[in-house]
Amino acid sequence: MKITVLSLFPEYFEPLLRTSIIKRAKEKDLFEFETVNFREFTKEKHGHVDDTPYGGGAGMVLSCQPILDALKSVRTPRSKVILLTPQGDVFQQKMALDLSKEEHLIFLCGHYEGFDERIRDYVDLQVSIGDFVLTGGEGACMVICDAILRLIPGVIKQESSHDDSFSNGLLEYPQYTKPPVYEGKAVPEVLLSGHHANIAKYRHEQALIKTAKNRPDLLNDLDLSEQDQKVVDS
Ligand code: 6GU
Repeated sequence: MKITVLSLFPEYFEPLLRTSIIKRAKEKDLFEFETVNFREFTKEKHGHVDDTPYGGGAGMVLSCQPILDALKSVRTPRSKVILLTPQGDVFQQKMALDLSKEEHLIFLCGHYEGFDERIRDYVDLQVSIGDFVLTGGEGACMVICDAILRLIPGVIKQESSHDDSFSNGLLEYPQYTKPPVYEGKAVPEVLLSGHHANIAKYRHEQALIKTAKNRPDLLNDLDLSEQDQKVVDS
């Protein structure tokens, strides 16, 4: 997997690559990461990458030329090109899983302003991370890269992502570690029992209960068994 980010602020991504799990994965060469500053591609004599909007109005609009020339310089027939925009499809775990299997992802990040609408004709996908507005696509891109990279084999233990929230359509079951009692709050007895079938059943039920309580909307997309439906209704 190779990730190329087109951004006016490549330094935004340094902390992601310098820290923790993603840093170790990078050191193990489990992925390649590069940033391209599309300002370097502008033909505008003062180095500008944006201009005033036709029709008037506040703010500036990112021009086609610098972004699309930068894109041309990195794109191959096997690249998947993603534009970060609050107007895009909302990013979800399923999309993270699909994108983690791609050979080359190219992300286009705008800052402060909108893109010339014609830029959208050159991308495969427009993605948003939710219904709020950021100053630029970089923050969203970092979130998306983190979610994708942890799904690449070898980045984290396979089992760790198997039970992720959302991976089976439910939120993750509750987890506990030592001590068995903290300020009078005891770990559920079944988890100390060593009985694997009972533990699996308990966890599945707890995932259902937590999802029904915190995110009932997620249950609409699931085909629950009669048994599961009883747990949710209880
Ligand atoms: Cl992808 N970009 C910006 N600028 N704001 C956002 C977003 C993306 N997703 C949610 N808000």
